[in-house]
Amino acid sequence: MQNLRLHNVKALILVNKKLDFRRFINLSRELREFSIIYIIFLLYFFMSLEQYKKKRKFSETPEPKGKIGKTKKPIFVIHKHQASHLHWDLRLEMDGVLRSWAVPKEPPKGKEKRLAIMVEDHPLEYAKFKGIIPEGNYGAGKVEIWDSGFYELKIMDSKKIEFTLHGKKMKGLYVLIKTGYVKNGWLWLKL
Ligand SMILES: [Mn+2]
Repeated sequence: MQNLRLHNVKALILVNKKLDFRRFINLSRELREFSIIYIIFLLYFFMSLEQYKKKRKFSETPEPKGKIGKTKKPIFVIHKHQASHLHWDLRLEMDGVLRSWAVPKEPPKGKEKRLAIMVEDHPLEYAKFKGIIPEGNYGAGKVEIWDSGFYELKIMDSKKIEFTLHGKKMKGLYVLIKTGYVKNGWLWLKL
């Protein structure tokens, strides 16, 4: 009898230990999931300009090294970039950086559709950049500010960005629509 009771107590302790262990495992799983999400968030935050930095030698190019920031009203800039091929770069402030698209033809003023290739995020300071990127560097050539101002985001999802530009040349409602035909391809048109 005594023995049996002792046995039961031991079994009970064992069950309790198992339960505790299970609770510990579950807790650590939650912690693990939380940590992973947190690390991804941090990486995303710090990596958003990594591509930009990786492509440039800041000892040679006059372009800003830049960091993530924020302005009172979201800004936009359109650079005219005389690189190996003349193109325009549309840049919209989003998430503390300038989300950027390279546009091979002059930005749409009427009903024309423009192909816009999404390229790497640029730092906010880039909105003020103009100058010459020296030969042998990424995007070598003359960069001018073609238009700039602030903008209002109207609609945004993974396939569509609708926004109003308040620039000197570009005014009114525009849309970028993701297209499946070209990698990172979007169509940019005026509404
Ligand atoms: Mn460019």
